[in-house]
Amino acid sequence: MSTEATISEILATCEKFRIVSSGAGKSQLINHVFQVNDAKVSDDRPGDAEIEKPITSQQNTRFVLHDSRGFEPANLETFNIVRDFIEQKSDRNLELRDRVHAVWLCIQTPTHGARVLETGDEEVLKLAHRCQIPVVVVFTQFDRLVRQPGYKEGDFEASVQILQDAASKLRIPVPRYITVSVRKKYDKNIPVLVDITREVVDEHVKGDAWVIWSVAQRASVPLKIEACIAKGMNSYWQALSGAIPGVGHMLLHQCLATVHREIIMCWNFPDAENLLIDDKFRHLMLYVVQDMHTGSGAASAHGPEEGKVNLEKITQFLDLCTAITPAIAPPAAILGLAYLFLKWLSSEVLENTSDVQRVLIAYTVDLILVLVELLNFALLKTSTSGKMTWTELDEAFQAYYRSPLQPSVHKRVRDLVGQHGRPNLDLVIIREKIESIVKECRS
Ligand SMILES: Nc1nc2c(ncn2[C@@H]2O[C@H](COP(=O)(O)OP(=O)(O)OP(=O)(O)O)[C@@H](O)[C@H]2O)c(=O)[nH]1
Ligand SMILES: [Mg+2]
Repeated sequence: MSTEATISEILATCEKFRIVSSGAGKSQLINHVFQVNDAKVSDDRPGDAEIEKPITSQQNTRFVLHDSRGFEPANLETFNIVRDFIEQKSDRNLELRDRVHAVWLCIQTPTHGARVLETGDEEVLKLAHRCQIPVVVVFTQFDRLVRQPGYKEGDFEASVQILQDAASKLRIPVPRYITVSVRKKYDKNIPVLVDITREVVDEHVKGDAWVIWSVAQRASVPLKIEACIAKGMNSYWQALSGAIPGVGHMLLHQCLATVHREIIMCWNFPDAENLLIDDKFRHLMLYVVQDMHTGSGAASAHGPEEGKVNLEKITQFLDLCTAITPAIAPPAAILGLAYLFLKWLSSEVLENTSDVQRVLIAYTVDLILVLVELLNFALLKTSTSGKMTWTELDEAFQAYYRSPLQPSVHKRVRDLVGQHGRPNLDLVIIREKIESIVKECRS
């Protein structure tokens, strides 16, 4: 079994995704992809050239931007500064955290026919190729072309041709490119840009850099889900493989708490981070998965007819979970909850049994789907302003918990990890299956 890094281990080696952007329409694009509006120079040391100044945001601390503003293609001196910066920061001997992870070469979409690439654009492409750093050509403000009277599909083809010609002149492969707009109704390609960026990062930077990208970006939910599934359960696999010293003593509820933190970290939701890692929310999630434990005798704990989850009961459940000792009399009757599940959670040493795996997988999928709901709520909410509160989180939770989706997720997990025999330990297969469960449930 492999012992791949967890999300927190990856982010400990490299906290932020470092991106260089040049050209027109950068700031708006960055705001959109990272969902910020406060990005600014964070470390203004006198004498630093524009590109050397790190631009960061309090609203999303997982990226750092280097804006090559002021870089005039015709001005050799300013170009040299940009070139030196990129060359220096793409040295493979540098730690991952110090390197440039991607370049977005933004070109304003021509609205009247195509225009040849500027010398500066060509230089950036050559440089990225020479330094082997991921580059995406981003044709910005695409809506301005599309909204023109008489616009036809195919009007953009000439610009693609020009890019291809430039690549062949420079003797480099045609770079990946995409048209984007930040305007409402025209912004459907933003998640595509995120996916393309992920692909070029995977190709050139290799390793886990794509995970840092997945965490930093806030425009592609599928990419977040992919990272959660690929990495979020790694603490569990590590524990099982004996990679963590003393792990024989790790209890199931500790492992679930770790998986929970990993996924929340990947979601990168600083507004709600405290709420999301709070015990109250974690225990709600435990409540949902109790029917995955065959020994507890808990049938599915709910049905739509039962209505809202009783929060008071959950709070009691929470206290029990942390305080439980086998000596306590079974309180199951009071709560209508499975005492045996609590006891099992708190005393089960992490082992490779079907019950453990089923609970872990269900927990992972349930949590991801609640977070997807929360994101929908957050998007509605941010337009009316205000911070995320427990009310939204509870609403998101209830929306998932009361949907027909939830029991069907559990059914699929039960089909995946049967009652008997040793569970599958083939990571690739398990991940693929979890991914397909989430995908089917979202469509
Ligand atoms: N129609 C349209 N306008 C856009 C779009 N993106 C940016 N703009 C406009 O284009 C102008 C420049 O956008 P910015 O994102 O600030 O460009 P920038 O590259 O950061 O500019 P500098 O910081 O001055 O180098 C602004 O007036 C934006 O409102 C878009 O997708 N569609
Ligand atoms: Mg700008």
